[in-house]
Amino acid sequence: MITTLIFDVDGTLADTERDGHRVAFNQAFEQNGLDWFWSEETYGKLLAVTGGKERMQFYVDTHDKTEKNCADLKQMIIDLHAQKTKNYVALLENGTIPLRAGVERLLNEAKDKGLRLAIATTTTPENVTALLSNTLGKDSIDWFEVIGAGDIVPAKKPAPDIYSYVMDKMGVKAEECIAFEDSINGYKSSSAADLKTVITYNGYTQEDDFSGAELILDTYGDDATPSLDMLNLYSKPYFELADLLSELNTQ
Ligand code: XBP
Ligand code: MG
Repeated sequence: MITTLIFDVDGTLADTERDGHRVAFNQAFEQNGLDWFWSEETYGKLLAVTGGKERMQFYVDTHDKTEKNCADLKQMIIDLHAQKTKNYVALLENGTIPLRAGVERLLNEAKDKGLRLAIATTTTPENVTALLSNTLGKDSIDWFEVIGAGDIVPAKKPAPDIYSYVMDKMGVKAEECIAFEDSINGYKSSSAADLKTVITYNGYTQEDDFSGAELILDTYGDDATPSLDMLNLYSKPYFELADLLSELNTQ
């Protein structure tokens, strides 16, 4: 019996990477007098590394020989990341990043059905609350029983730890849950935690290998933005939880 839905944030609830995180990183680099610039293409490659601090460390290791010798690189990355988080939250407060099509409808359907909701993400906790409050309103933070985020687990996705952390906190077993993800690192994490996973891919993740996922969609879809994959697979314009639940709960 499915009782719990666990959502990833970046790329799943909203397309935050290209026009949100990437922009906020570039602003932080400029604010700190660094000549680093992450183009859309470069950022696509850097997304292989999850976590903003880890991503910057990887960039230094692979691209910037001068900063590699910086006396306190670890502290520099922590400071850059704090600035980046401020920049990112400001972008959300300006309403720059909307939710993906169908997300609000899906969350409401889940609440109406009495399902338990949670979040399992790599990003910083304040980024999650800022996204929720600026798109769905402040109260929406309380829709989620557990928000597992950022450094709360040392091993970020693709490790299963953040999903295991959330399930432990909620006292639920993997077979009671569905994960919602958008990327290969997210899918590796949820499947390593034995979770059934629904994928909504995006521009950065459409070539990722999601074989074995419960459902792989371009978008959950809504009236204004139908899901082409739902139309192809089920001749329906959008994904509804009811269909998946009746399939999974009768297995
Ligand atoms: C999201 C990430 C995060 C964000 C940046 O992955 O990889 O690192 O890009 O967030 P997922 P921070 O959607 O799989 O959780 O800078 O706050 O780390
Ligand atoms: Mg994601």
